[in-house]
Amino acid sequence: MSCTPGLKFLTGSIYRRGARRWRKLYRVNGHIFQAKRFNRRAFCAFCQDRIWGLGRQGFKCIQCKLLVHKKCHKLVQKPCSNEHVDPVEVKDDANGESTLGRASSVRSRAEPEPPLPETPPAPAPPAPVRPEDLEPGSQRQYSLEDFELIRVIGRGSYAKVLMVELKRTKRVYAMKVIKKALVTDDEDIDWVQTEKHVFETASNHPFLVGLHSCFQTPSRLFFVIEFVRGGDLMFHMQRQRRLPEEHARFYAAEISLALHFLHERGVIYRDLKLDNVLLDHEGHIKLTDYGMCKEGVRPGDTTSTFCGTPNYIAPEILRGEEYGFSVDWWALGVLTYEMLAGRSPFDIAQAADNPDQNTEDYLFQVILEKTIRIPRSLSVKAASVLKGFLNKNPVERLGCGENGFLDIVNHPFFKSIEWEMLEQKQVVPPFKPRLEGERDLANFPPEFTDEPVHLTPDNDTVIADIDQSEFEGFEYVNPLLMSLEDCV
Ligand code: ISQ
Repeated sequence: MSCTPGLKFLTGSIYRRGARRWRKLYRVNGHIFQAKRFNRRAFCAFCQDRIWGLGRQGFKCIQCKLLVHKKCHKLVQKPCSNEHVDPVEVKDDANGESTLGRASSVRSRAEPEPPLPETPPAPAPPAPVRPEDLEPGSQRQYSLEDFELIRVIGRGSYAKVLMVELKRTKRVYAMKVIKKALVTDDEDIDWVQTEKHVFETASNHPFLVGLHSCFQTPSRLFFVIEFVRGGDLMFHMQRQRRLPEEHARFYAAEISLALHFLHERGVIYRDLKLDNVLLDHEGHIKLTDYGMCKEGVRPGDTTSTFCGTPNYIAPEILRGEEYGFSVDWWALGVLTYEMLAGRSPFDIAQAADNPDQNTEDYLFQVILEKTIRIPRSLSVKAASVLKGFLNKNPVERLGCGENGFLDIVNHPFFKSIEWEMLEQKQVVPPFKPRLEGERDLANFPPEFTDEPVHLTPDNDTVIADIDQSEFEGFEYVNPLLMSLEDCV
């Protein structure tokens, strides 16, 4: 969870928001097309084929809602049935996601023709989502009534995480609840879409939390996620201070496999931190929270968005450089250091009394310039792996060379790891979370579990301001988990 408050570590806020994006619009035959992601079944009105794939695969007319492939939009002959007359300026910026303002992260998006400078976004009428409005085959199959809300287990700036029971099967799940009113900008909607896409990919890996289903109410989005009972590494580190090398090696190796799996599928995770590493009931890790991921990255591709959690942000991001998968290996270095040393490599705790040294800028300066000191108590191999991951030059960093992931697999620190057995969960974890029963919440912070579990009633005025069309097609049911449920 990205919501556990840190005691010892700097795990401050996550930068998601920033300058607004310029929205590109394309005018053809009276239509005003906008690039859109379609995660429900959508068909091109021109060629009739399915619109599918990652990224903004299709164009939607913001006036008449016609859907077409990006490649077909120029060929559309049917005029727009709802041509708009008064041009309104569309505000936006060229930057993809969140920024701190320091990195000039203009993403070039490969789009087919120059944007129209000023065109009107049609104000979408606020309409409640009704199942009959959805495309055939995408009717939602779960709703809030299907679940009993049991406890709050986490909270962040955007989301609250609950432990819930699916009434029909009595199975327990984690439910991430997001208020639509907080998801207002394009970049926020992208974040929700990204989280959902990556969830779909992640459901195939033992060390990534998988998705059960998604549904919505007029005011909220719900992700039903597999429940991971052992708590997060932040919770355990707060109780154990530092871990034996054997334990840290096991977690670092399982995390490496999870990151490598995502990288192979073109996803940079970008939010590795203790709070996002969950332990299952046996003690295996599972990464959670995919909202910060960057999808569609091919080997050698780079991006430049300034994002992450301050203590884990790689120097190349701080320098405003283009970056790739290297930032995840840096973050693994920070996290492994924390496990082994019981503190951050950029611990500025002693600077807490000096207001000049207690700022994010100071932390960033330390990340960029300070030579990292490895505690003498660590073994030579541990020191070497930390130096490898925490190389400020991404080209020289462990995991980022020509041999990529193989250099990690073959590093002396991981010599005792049997990687294939590990990936099949055949290696017994070094620590088994203490659990009395399936619903024991002893590994979740009481500041969450003591909170009353209820969702505030919907407010009609708030709902009236929500453009429900932004959330069309959010509903999802994981066919794999569904068939498991049938076995109950
Ligand atoms: C699954 N299980 C426990 C906690 C969680 C927190 C966030 C997302 C998924 C989770």
